[in-house]
Amino acid sequence: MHSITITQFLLEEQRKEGNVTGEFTLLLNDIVTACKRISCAVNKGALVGTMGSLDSENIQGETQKQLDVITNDIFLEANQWAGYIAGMASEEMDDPYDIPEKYKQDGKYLLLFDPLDGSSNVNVNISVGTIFSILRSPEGVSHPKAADFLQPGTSQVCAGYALYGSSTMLVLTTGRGVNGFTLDREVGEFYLTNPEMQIPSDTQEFAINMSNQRFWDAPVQRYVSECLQGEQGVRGKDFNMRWVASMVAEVHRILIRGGLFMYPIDSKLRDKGGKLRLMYEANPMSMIVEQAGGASSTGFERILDMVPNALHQRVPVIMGSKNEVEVLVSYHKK
Ligand code: AHM
Ligand code: MG
Repeated sequence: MHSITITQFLLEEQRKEGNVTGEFTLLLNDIVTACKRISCAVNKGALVGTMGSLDSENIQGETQKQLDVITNDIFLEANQWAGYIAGMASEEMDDPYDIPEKYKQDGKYLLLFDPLDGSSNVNVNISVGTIFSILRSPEGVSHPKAADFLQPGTSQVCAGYALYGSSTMLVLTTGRGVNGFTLDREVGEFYLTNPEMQIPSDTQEFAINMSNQRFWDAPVQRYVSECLQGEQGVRGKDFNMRWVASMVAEVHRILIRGGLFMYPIDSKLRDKGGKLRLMYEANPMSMIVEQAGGASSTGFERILDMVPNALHQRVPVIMGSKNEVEVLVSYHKK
């Protein structure tokens, strides 16, 4: 029987830090509400006619799905009114969202999010998720601009994701480990089901989109070909492979049973800098992975140390079981 609700858990964590205002818990409660609403919207599927694509493109030049826009609005609406957040930025908006004047109360935090990650999966009924990252708003800034969001991943005060899979889960860290909560739909509450999640340091499973193989750089070519050689090759063990094309599902699998997730740089992506976005995909996921004992790198540097240069900056991503990340990083050094 799981009886600790996410609210109780967060309040108890705050008490441990001697912080009893409960403000951060209230802020997270709005994010939790947004995730519950998105879970419902995704779960209704084709019943409500929102599975299609729109004519519009986001800043990345990707065609937006109806649900990309709906879930973005849900996140904005749920998080703008309470006064804790000074500004929001998302994958689906070119520029930061300025909190309407009527709700402005010198919020201390900035919220970045990808409301529906893996949305190309939504009309085939495969898991999708929401990713979010919380930063402190710079002192004295009441209308945060893009530059105010450009803080390294090490500055995040909280990172989390919701996974809309066979069950809906919320996994988060405030820098004191990683905890997972499962939504009880009848009660409408998230309960602590996966306390202190830890990524096994060793793994025999990797995740990469193999269709890009011809574009990869030498280190990734070497790493994957050695995995494929299995027991007879230099690695001396057989590897399994998975690719969901939904980073949240991929990272969640790694938190549960270990693994290596890669969206590396390749010749096709070189000009863009990578596929995944630093501020609302790579950074929050890196914080979660590191807090669970894993590692996260571009191949050349720790992702969390990167000094961002643009809100929608892209980066190569290699994350998961620590020892395996180290193998691939060592190939980049050679
Ligand atoms: P999205 O935010 O537009 O959904 O894109 C991010 C997703 C990740 O979840 C996933 O790892 C990747 O894109 C899949 O890309 P590909 O279709 O190239 O395999
Ligand atoms: Mg995304």
